[in-house]
Amino acid sequence: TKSQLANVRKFTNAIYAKPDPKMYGIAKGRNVIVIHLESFQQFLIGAKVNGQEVTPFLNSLTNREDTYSFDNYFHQVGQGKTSDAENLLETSTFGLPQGSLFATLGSDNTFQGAPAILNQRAGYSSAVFHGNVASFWNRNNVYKNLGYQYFFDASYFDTSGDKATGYGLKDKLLFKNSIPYLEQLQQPFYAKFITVTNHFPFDLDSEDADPNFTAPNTGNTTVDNYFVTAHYLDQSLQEFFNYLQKTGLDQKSIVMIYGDHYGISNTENKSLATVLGKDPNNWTNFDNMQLQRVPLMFVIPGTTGGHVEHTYGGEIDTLPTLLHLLGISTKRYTFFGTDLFSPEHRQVVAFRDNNFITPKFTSIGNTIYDNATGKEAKLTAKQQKQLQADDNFVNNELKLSDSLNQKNLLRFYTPKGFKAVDPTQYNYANGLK
Ligand code: GP9
Ligand code: MN
Repeated sequence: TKSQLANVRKFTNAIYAKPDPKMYGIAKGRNVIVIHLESFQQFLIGAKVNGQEVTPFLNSLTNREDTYSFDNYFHQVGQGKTSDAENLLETSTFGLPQGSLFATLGSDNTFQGAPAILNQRAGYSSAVFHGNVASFWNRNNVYKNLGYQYFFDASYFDTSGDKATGYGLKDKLLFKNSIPYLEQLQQPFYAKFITVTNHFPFDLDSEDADPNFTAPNTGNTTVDNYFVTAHYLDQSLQEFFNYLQKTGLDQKSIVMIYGDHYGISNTENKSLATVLGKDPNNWTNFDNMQLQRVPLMFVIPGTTGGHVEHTYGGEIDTLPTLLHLLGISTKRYTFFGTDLFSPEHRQVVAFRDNNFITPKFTSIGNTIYDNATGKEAKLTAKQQKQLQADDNFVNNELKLSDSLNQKNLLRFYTPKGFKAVDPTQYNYANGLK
């Protein structure tokens, strides 16, 4: 009902964080290229195996003066995994406590998400490139409701023989074979590439393996192979960036790169410990939680203010951050995240199971860990009070986001300059091309 919507709006209005004027609009009018790094965790950045960098290209990006990256950015997905990450990034609302929002509500819900906002506010065209079948995670329906004009799924590519692995077209081929379509898009465009090769069980054909890269030897095949497919993903990105640079498209674009969620699950994290220089025998839930960091980078060629930000945030914060870089104001939208560059951004990161993390503390169930020691924290009365407030904040945002999505409340809300998306305008029928 409208009063439920009013409750939600009251919350999202109250958390709104106004942009840092130094960052606002620094990528105004540029094409947006979003690169979804499948199962890619932050610990890979800078990691070395047998003295070799696992992701030399991504590492080099983080050192560039035109890259703004985050090293305390967390995934916030639930059971909807990739689709939850997409929902968080496209709409700045959370996925559901159970199941996938895309799969269960995505066909019918009213969205006010990135493709529609960018189209209506700044004339962007929009497209998704993904080498799996369109119906996976119900994308064929959800993307229309989000306002995506084009969806280049597996049916647009040759995925025969050894060109695909379990979840579709191999990443190097996805980037390479998307170019003819990308070049037809009207600029400015908002284009998202969803990679798949670095997905469990992390299989890579020997022909795609870099003979100069050796996997670690942890005794856990899943963990060992993870580094190999991550290395391949890094190379595929480098090839795509080479293309962008060669054509000069990079100068007209902002590239946003993020990891969607963990690839190594908590049950296997102990096998990672040795590679990370940690003691597997002292592995705790605190350590599991720290591994939920994923990368977030904005590459804005031609700018020089790039650096690594240590601000704590999560996937929910991505859309307001991006829109502000593009010089598009966001106060009117119903976003549960806030601009990561804003000094007003609240550094409390909610996980889908109501655990949370702040710069100083990690809250898991009823235990509060001190981030500095990894041990249970001894809290002052003041800290206790603050953590209670943070806990309430987390419970509230999840509850209100669920109310918004489960009751489809956005159908009652018309922000200034927003026309409801008409999904029947789009025709990329169900992978049946
Ligand atoms: C499939 C891909 C994987 O199309 O996006 O989804 P996930 O299994 O990571 O949720
Ligand atoms: Mn995924």
